[in-house]
Amino acid sequence: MWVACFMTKKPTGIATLDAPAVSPHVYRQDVNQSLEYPIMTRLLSIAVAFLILSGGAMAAEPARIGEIMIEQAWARATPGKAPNGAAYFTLRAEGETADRLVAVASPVAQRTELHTHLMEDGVMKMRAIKAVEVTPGSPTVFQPGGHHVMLMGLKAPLVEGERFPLTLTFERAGSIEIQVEIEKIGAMAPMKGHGGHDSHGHGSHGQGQGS
Ligand SMILES: [Cu+2]
Repeated sequence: MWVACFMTKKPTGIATLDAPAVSPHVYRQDVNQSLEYPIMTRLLSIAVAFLILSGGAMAAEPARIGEIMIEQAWARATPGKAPNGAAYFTLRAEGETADRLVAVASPVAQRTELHTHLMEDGVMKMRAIKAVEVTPGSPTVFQPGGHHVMLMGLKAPLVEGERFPLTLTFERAGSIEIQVEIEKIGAMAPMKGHGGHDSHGHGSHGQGQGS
């Protein structure tokens, strides 16, 4: 979308630059060479910068460490002074052997923990866990109401549209730093990169508590 907008804007920009003030023919060449051309180049480089920025922000690309794929890393934006946030992703063991996610770390929080939700006495509660299994053949999905990475003591609110680094350490595969895409407050699934999954009505499971 960004691309389309920009591309359609650019020619009009040039056209308007082109149109005025070239009445003295003497200056025409000068205008063409020393003014118009640099501006065009600048527009182009701005276009490229936008492409890079928007391309980067469109979706968290899948990452791989050894035989482990990490997909759809996302988090919810946090309101104002919310102390904690949570991050989610999907892990796949693509080889023959299972692995375990044993540690998580991020510079955006004072403490980063692996958590899950458990039903205790009819109440859904969060618990810290030491590791999460990743088994070949069945993806391990971190999601609201289930496994999540708890970001405790956020140093700044998580802002929709931004991203932050998260380091995952697997027992066998080792460590990798991934980028987590921040979705809107209360989102139940990652929105970008796979066709707007935000709008299929999972919004009322009563788990809207930031994890
Ligand atoms: Cu938690």
